Amino acid sequence: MNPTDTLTTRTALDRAWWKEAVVYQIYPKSFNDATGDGIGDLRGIERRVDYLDDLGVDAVWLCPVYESPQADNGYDISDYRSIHDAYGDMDDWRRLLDALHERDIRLIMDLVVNHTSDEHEWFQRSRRRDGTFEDYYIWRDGDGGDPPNNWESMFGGSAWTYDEVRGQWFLHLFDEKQPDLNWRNPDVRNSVYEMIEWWLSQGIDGFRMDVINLISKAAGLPDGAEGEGLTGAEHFINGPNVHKYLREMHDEVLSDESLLTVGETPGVCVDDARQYVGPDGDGLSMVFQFEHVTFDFDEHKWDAGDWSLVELKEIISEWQDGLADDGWNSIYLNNHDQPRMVSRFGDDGVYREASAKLLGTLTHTLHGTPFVYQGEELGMTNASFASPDELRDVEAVNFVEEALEQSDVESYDDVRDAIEYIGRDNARTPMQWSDAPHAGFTDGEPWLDCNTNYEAVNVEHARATKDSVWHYYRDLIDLRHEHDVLVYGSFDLLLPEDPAIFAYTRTLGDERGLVVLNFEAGPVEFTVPDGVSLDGLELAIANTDVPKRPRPSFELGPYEARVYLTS
Ligand code: TEU
Repeated sequence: MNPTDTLTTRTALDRAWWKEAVVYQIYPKSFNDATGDGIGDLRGIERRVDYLDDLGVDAVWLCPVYESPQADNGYDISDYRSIHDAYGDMDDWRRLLDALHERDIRLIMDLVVNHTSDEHEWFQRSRRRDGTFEDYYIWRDGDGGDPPNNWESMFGGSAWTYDEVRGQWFLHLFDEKQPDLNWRNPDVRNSVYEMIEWWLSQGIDGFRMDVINLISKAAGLPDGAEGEGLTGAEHFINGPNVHKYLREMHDEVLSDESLLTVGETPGVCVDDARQYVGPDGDGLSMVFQFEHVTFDFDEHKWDAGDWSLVELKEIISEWQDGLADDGWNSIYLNNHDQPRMVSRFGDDGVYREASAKLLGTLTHTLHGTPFVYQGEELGMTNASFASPDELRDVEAVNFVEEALEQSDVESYDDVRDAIEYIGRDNARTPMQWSDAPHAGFTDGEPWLDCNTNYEAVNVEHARATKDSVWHYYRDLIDLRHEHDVLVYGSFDLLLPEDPAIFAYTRTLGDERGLVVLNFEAGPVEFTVPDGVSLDGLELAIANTDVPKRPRPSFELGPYEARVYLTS
């Protein structure tokens, strides 16, 4: 492409660095421990910046590192402007930022403003009705001895807790140590905006915005309909003022278009998402939607299990089409709240490596920004939790406790499968760096045990092995950087009803791509559908040895993935 062409395309394509980027998510508690206390830290991350650079990622999303009593691993913030002791201090943070920026890796911080910790000064003052802080949170009188309404917390039980100091109940959509901020109060909003500005002035490149579509609650906090799902959700998911607040936030502090802003938005559909994303929405770069990671739930997440590829394809292509023109997608199959993708959507046994590569091929060749969760590039798998004492996640611990109170659950063994399938600790076991004790994550005792497979699945081994998942990810990331069609090309699903094959084309002017993925543990036959031209297509990447040129029909081995591109 000559420079003029690039320029023309640039304007036409509405380019942005964050559309072309691959983002790597770091869960600091589990990434790398430099101090030997068993907890990951900022210095530990800094030591691995070259690792990230070698992998080729463009940005890091750092989960919360702020001061926090850690009731929910840092999603309960007690001071937005300082660093949690076990992670280091602001000097360590600045060194990390510099180390990343020196390698052209951007840094996205986690913005948790639906709630704070109950140990935050704002809450401490609010519960004492101290001046302007009195209405910083959502306080109500109860109904006799009962909570003000029937809303349920995402982590189980009522969403209300009675506070003896104030003599009123406060709302917490998550743990009782995470009281919800009162966004109706303009002082709250201004305090949040000041904090955002302060972080931007430190030189960061954007925010991942925790449960940002929950910040507005229905006026009068009416009872929720009881039945399926979380009671009350219809009164706080995409609440009445959410767009007003986000627009205001955008105009006040987030209007710089070079920022990456990704809103975490549980419960949104494509139409809702359009209102959050892009210039005609609230100006967010993209959202994390949940449809493709909740479609296997029954009444709640702990019933998750069966899923079908046809349905997964339907959901993914609906999002691909829905945000194709006036929005942008985030692409992820796992994160710190979801089980490991290879255990959920692939095969973590014999086909672990093949299926990890297959899923990586999917996330790096869809239309949207891929998010790689730490360890995904090794094909890390779900863990085993033989006893509830091994669990650390507040959600899992509460679930086990509540389940054991029910008559049909006799022991932990009755719920163990659910924990090991969908529990959040699966994703939070320490990053596996080597076959040294505790996977080289710490010299001390890790806060959460390592997955026992670390002797075989680790960075050192993966980097030394030519055909490892790690090297394949590196190639995928390079491929995406080299081919505009993989970033900006339109997406067309092929064979929507095929139960085993996920296939699609990408098209950008004369540039074309064909992606064919076999989600079965056995061989399947693929026939190129009518209307899809194979002219000029050549193999760009595959997870097994295959000929350079595609035939009109070919057999795919178990979990085989192929990407063909015009050269
Ligand atoms: O998660 C919010 C959220 O809705 C889910 O991902 C949630 O963890 C899951 O549905 C529970 O089953 C965000 C954070 O990513 C999560 O780690 C926090 O615990 C939560 O918000 C509260 O801040």
